[in-house]
Amino acid sequence: MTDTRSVVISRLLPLLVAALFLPSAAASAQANTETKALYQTHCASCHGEERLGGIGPALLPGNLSRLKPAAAEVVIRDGRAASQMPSFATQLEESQISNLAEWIYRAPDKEPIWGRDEILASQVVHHRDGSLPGEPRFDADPLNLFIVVETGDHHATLLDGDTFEPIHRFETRYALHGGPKYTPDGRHVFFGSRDGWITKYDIYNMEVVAEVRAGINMRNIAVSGDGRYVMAANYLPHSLVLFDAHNLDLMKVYPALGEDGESSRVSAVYAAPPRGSFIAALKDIEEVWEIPWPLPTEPVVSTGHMATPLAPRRAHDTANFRVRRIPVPNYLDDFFFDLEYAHVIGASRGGESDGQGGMVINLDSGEKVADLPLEGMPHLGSGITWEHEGRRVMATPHLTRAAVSIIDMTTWEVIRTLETDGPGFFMRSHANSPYVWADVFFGPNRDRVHVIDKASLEIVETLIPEPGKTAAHVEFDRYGEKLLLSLWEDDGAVIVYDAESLEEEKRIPMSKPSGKYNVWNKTRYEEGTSH
Ligand code: DHE
Repeated sequence: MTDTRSVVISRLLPLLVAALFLPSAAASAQANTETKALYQTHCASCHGEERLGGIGPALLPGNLSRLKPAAAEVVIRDGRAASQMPSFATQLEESQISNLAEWIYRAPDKEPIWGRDEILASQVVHHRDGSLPGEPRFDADPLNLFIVVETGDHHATLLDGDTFEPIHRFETRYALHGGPKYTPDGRHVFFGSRDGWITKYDIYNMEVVAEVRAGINMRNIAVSGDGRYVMAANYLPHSLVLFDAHNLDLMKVYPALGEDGESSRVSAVYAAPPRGSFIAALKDIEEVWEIPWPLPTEPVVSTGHMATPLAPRRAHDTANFRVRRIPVPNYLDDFFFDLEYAHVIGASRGGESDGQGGMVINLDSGEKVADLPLEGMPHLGSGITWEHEGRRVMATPHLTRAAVSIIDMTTWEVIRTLETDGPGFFMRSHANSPYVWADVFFGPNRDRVHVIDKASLEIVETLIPEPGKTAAHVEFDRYGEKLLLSLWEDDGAVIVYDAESLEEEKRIPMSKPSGKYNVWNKTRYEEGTSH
């Protein structure tokens, strides 16, 4: 009897379950089909049939990390000001809008492809290199200009660094991330977007001259010390991509593969001019890669600063553009270099160390020379350095700890931990300034900025430029006399301060200004700024 009952139950149960759930499964499959059809009708012409982007940004989970799903609904319903994104409020019902907003955060059915063919097909050259006049079309010191990236409405402003008057404002690709990189003469600047677009902009002529899409989800770009090559680091696909900087012609795709064929996202890539090479760290393989660019064939005339191509020293006889693998004891998510680019100072954000420490690797020997006891996810990419009592020190904020750590770069010991009003993101100084500026990007005190005395290593001032509004990211002018601080809000501003008196001098309204980049400081690899 028991057996008969259990046989009946075991036969009937699946039917019962199917009867209960199939209609809703069928309904959700139908809703999916409808949402996909809606996407093809209303979105695909700008965002691409496969959501890889077009005139509009890619709509894939990895590219939307900066936009919350609720905010995506608002954009679909109301459109996006100062962009080509229209409002769909009259064409779509509320439920359709929320289905679309939910669907774009789903992983695609098949892994998108972005290889040589796609990169080559994406390249647009508006003005071939050398075809535009070689003199600035404005009256300002071309070496004291700032580019201000405004992420609120995806624009950038060219700012005179003496008068602090905007010279020109122009539209950028969606969601620029990381510092734009200048050519050594300061005439051209390269922007990188999270969507993988590299835009070459001629500052003198205030024109976009060339564009190419290096990947689907890009981390950042680096420009070689001689300004001739651009390297892009991607999360998706797993690759580094090398371009000739003149017209952004594709030169080489490096799949990010370990010796055993395992593939990895690339954490970031930087140019190391004293070595004549690009340095990249892999996120899923314990390796740092060094890729040298060709050394100058003519004798180099040094004018005493780093913007002119110094004759780089080559510790390793690696062929041009060939990868030199440097095995490291942990994954490097976030990293920084000493001024000579002899060491990489890096930290892993996941795994066993879980953002609780850092390490120093000698780039010539490949040996780890020190562990850094840095709890609370140091944001080493924002590190800066200065001379303190005859020794070079570096400072880093922490992403999950209300502190700034100051490290002696000879002994690699943490010599001071300053308690701050919250975790921070960016730090800045200038060789001519006695102060370091550190923001408090996270938490209730994000409207505060600390000013640290480089001699006493103490916080000497805490400014609140606008109560309740995020204040973050500083950049000095070329002389270290004035600085710009962002009010990081949609209706934000950049605030001009006197670097000595710390008095506010001017506010220039801007749309969520994020980074600001001074031509002189960037091309001279100034010690107090990012490189
Ligand atoms: Fe950034 C630079 C990584 C989140 C704004 N950020 C960089 C760089 C890296 C990096 C590797 C250096 C690139 C360069 O300049 O060549 N950023 C990361 C992350 O891993 C992190 C934490 C997570 C992620 O989403 O990727 C992250 N970054 C952010 C933000 O949320 C910020 C605040 C807003 C945004 O626009 O995404 C942000 N990152 C910036 C800015 C720079 C930057 C403004 C350039 C700083 C500079 O002064 O050079």
